[in-house]
Amino acid sequence: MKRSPQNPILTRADIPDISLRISDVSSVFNPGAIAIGDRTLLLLRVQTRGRETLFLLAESADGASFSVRPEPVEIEGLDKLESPVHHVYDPRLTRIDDEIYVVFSADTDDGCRLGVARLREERRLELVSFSAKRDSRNGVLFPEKIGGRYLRLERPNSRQDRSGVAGGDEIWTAESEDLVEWRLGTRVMSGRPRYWDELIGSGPPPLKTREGWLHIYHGVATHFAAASVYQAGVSLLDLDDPSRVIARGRNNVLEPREPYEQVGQVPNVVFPTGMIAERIDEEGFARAEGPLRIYYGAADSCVGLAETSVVRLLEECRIE
Ligand code: BMA
Repeated sequence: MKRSPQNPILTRADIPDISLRISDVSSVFNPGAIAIGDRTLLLLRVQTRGRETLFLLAESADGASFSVRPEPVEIEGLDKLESPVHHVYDPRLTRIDDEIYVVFSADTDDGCRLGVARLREERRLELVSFSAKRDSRNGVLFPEKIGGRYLRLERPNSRQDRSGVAGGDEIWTAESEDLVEWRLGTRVMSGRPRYWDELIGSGPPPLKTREGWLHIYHGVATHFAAASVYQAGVSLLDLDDPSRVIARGRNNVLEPREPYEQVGQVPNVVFPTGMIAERIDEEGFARAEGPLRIYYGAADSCVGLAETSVVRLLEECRIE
């Protein structure tokens, strides 16, 4: 992937002061992304100095220069849940038919939970689903029904890292008839101990290509003494049965190298969460030669943009 010369494309300095609570914020990272006509919309994870995280929308005509809207995007219905949600974070955006959905992580007293919300009038979110029983993160919705059902990938939190944070090393499918109730399905991928992707989780929602679902995920190498290293890599999933992995890259395709990726609130992190394919054919497949824009969080502090193409990532999937 090639980093944008404008990187980092968003930093805390781009976040306007909105109120006394949301002013002079600490960081902005891990954004969801969606194209609306020629515009690109990002749903930003913004962290205040109170270490609260919340969502703001940003908009761009060229995909690299964004203006941030000075109002937090509340999730209507979240306050009606039985147990309180302390933070929402890491939103991933998917269009299904004419609706835009976000899958987000929610920090509760019992651990991390996945929520699904619908974006309305490009400014508010309505809660559709909250999976209260399962500790899971990194949920991404497929943009269409598969086998008659809605499908998402998620990463059950089954392990603890050395700081005690729950993480995981397996990506699973979950399916739903109505986008509300989600059942865990099948394991898709596991981490590869000793290599770049020991712990894993999906990045942006999968992209439909003629060869399969192109799936960018993050991998964490935990075998370094000082810190874990978060990188991005690719796999290719079967179009009709995405629990079947057709190919999986041996190398990462993006790793922390620039100072803004290596130094920050959490050092050595690139964390992709948004992907825009610029050329989609009439049947809804991303064109092989078409450019791809990947939006990622850097060091849990700012937002980076990297560019590549479908064909280049497919090639990376197939390196033996
Ligand atoms: C993951 C998530 C991300 C974060 C990353 C690096 O477990 O919590 O939100 O960017 O760790 O700290």
